[in-house]
Amino acid sequence: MSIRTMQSAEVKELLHKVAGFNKTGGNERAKQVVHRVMHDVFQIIEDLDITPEEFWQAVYYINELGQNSEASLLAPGLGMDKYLDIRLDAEDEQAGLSGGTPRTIEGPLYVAGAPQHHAFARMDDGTDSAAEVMILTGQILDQDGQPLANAVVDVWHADSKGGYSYFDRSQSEYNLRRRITTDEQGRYTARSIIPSGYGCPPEGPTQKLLNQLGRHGNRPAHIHFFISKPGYKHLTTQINLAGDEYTYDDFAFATRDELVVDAHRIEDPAEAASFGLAQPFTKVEFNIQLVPTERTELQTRHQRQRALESEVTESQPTTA
Ligand code: MBD
Ligand code: FE
Repeated sequence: MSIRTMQSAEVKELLHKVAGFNKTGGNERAKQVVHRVMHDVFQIIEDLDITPEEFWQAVYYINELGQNSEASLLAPGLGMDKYLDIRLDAEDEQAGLSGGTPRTIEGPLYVAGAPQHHAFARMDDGTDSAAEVMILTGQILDQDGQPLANAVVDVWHADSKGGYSYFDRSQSEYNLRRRITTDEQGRYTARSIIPSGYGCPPEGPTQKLLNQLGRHGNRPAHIHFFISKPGYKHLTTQINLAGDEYTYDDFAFATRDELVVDAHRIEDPAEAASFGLAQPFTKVEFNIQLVPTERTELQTRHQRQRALESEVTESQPTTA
């Protein structure tokens, strides 16, 4: 079957009205985007000869995605967050702002307003007694290797079951989430627990679609970072712990070679004692280089909806 109607005056006029081009009110950018999106959706229906059954399956799939708050989970699963990073990397390159520690995706599980500490923070609430103790430490440096004092290192990671506090209501408030300002040597240190990898809810709509693609929905064990200091480009990144079965097979495409970090088991009681520990632990070291910029808009994280962050976005002009 090959039904071709996209070039007809009727469909062109329909798209024109769908996008509100024949109305004066609204937002020009929204009209431009919706016109293009709906044109391309119609084109896909034509080119792939999408049946009504397939079409309505997709519509109710989107309903389910929203009911489960999984749109922001499917997005990285379909490589969209990674694609935005590829664009930001290219933009940096063009602006002469390349270099430093590479970015990788934020993911959907950040919570704003974590407790702030100077130089050292304990991140776990002590309830996960079976978990391996982790000492996470490193220096924030400029591109000449000079330490950056008073940089803000905002860290968050999953527990030993792969769950994140706030989203996993069984965890205490801000468990495994802290902001640490660096000391005079640019160093931050956290005592926490080794996280496990994340897996998409097995019965949720994201996993349902991944199943149709023959894909899993797992991430390797990883730790998220926002790093900021006035005068430097804000950095959103993560480290992936080496040796995880998913380190190079992340459903969210966030792994980068420079961000794979070895974890070292430390048995030496003297080194344990230097971190106030009476037991062996696992040490994870991650040094981070920031890139200088005078452009203040690049010194903070971009706006998006985040848990406990103001949900008021900048008001959009009603006309372009
Ligand atoms: C995560 O923990 C995560 O970091 C991403 C990107 C997606 C789902 C869960
Ligand atoms: Fe994560």
